[in-house]
Amino acid sequence: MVQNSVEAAARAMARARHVVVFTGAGVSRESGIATFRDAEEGIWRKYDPMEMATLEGYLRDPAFVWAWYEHRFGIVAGAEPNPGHRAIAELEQLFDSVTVVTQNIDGLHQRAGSTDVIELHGSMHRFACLHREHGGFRLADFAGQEDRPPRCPVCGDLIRPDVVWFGEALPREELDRGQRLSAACDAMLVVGTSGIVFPAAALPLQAIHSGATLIDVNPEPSALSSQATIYLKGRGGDIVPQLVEELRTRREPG
Ligand code: BJW
Repeated sequence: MVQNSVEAAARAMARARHVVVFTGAGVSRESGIATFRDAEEGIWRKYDPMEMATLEGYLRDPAFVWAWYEHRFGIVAGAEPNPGHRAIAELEQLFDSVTVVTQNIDGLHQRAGSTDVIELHGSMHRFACLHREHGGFRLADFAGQEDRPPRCPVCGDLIRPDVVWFGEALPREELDRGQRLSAACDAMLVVGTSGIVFPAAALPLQAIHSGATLIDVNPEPSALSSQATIYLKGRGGDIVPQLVEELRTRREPG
């Protein structure tokens, strides 16, 4: 593990053609969105994941969990992509293919301009009924309803955010495509994840196993840092723009 050389990271990535960017909550931290496990401000310091992020917890107290999600929808609605998201989007100008595989549900990569984003844990901008028989709803679809949580307009069941809670399967197509691309990429840039939630965290391991260069950006060493080709200690919004700048000096567009 080589630490903290953006130049070395750019050198290691410079020959890549197919790049996967694997992100977690830390990439959105500088947009004002809390991570889950950070020591002081992590969401799971305040809330029990078994109450807030499982189907059983939702069924125990739907109104409480829904109110928590509404609070988070408000935070994300008022947030903007940060320089880390924007620099990740700029990578598309430099490599043949760039796919962002994110565990985040906030939609900030798309808002920053990334055009190929795989959402492994769903999206907070989409809603489904409890058993996902009916889906693709937007929050605005429930504007006329007083029920909290709202009810499915088709079957009357509880509405839930279309996100992946603990014990639930990840969306099949997204996971399959994420796995395929991770196994086939030349370089993977990991930004802002603790790398402990599976099966998502298996993707960087797959990339390493397949011989890809792995660059990990995180202010604190994560479960992945010691296995990375290069660990860049620092915030995504500081380091990723530097890395993209350094890559620009080494690569022709396209
Ligand atoms: C910065 C920064 C800055 C700070 N710049 N960086 C034991 C062993 C292995 C697995 C299991 C086990 N027991 C249970 C499991 C399975 C479980 C799991 O992995 N648990 C582990 C916690 C142990 N996994 C599941 O349950 C998954 N499903 C599953 O396994 O299904 C099996 C199945 C198959 C078939 C049928 C049925 C079932 C589902 C996992 C779902 C995770 N869901 C959540 C909530 C999403 C919805 C919501 O947000 O409301 O996803 S939990 C939460 O964790 C969220 C995240 O996407 C995910 C990952 O967290 P992430 O993004 O890494 O955030 P943090 O906070 O952990 O890390 C942030 C990092 O950023 C830190 O490192 C900071 O240092 C860094 N950082 N500032 C850059 N400025």
